[in-house]
Amino acid sequence: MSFHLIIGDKLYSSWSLRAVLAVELTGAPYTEQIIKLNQPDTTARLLEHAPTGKVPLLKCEHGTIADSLAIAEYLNERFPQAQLWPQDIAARAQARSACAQMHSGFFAMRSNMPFDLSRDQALTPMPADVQADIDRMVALWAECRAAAKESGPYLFGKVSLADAFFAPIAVRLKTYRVVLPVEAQAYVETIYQWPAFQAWQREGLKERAE
Ligand SMILES: N[C@@H](CCC(=O)N[C@@H](CS)C(=O)NCC(=O)O)C(=O)O
Repeated sequence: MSFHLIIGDKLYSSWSLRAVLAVELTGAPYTEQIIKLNQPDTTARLLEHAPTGKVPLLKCEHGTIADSLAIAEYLNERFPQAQLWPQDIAARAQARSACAQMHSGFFAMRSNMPFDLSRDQALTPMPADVQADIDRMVALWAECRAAAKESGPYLFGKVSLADAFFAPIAVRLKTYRVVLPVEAQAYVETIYQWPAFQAWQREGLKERAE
């Protein structure tokens, strides 16, 4: 078994963060290769690996897998013992639904609050559609947490792929200094305490100095 991840800059690539956290959850060893985004040769370099021209990509014995959600589902199949999704079928359905909503929505937040690990500044003025996305996110997290409060601080109690998917949102909410209800703020802090996230953060902040 050999896993090789192709990702963007740790400072800026939110979709890559999801894939790295997903692989980290499996405990499997992997190598990684960073392709810097927004450079004159970025597209050409990405196209050398896959026709999507996007990161993350997971290279393994089953080929080159594009897209963070596909990578997550592939890893879930490969590592059933790692229990990457919640074990309860209702919670698992809810977790998959939340990740799919993240994957295909929250466009106002994503486009107006670009991911930048090193940012520490509020968005002013806050556009109404971005605030609506934030409110919806807080409500979605509360729905997920409702069934999980007793079993751990992550979205579904025990850490899961859902946390890999929402870690970049925790970063946006923190780095744009969004004032949150207590429970949502506690979840943001849980992500910031997650050792796999902390490793990404350390390396991302180093890129800034390079
Ligand atoms: N839905 C895709 C989104 C991938 C994506 O948009 N990645 C961005 C970086 S975070 C990218 O590769 N951009 C390259 C470019 O625009 O040149 C996924 O989940 O993997």
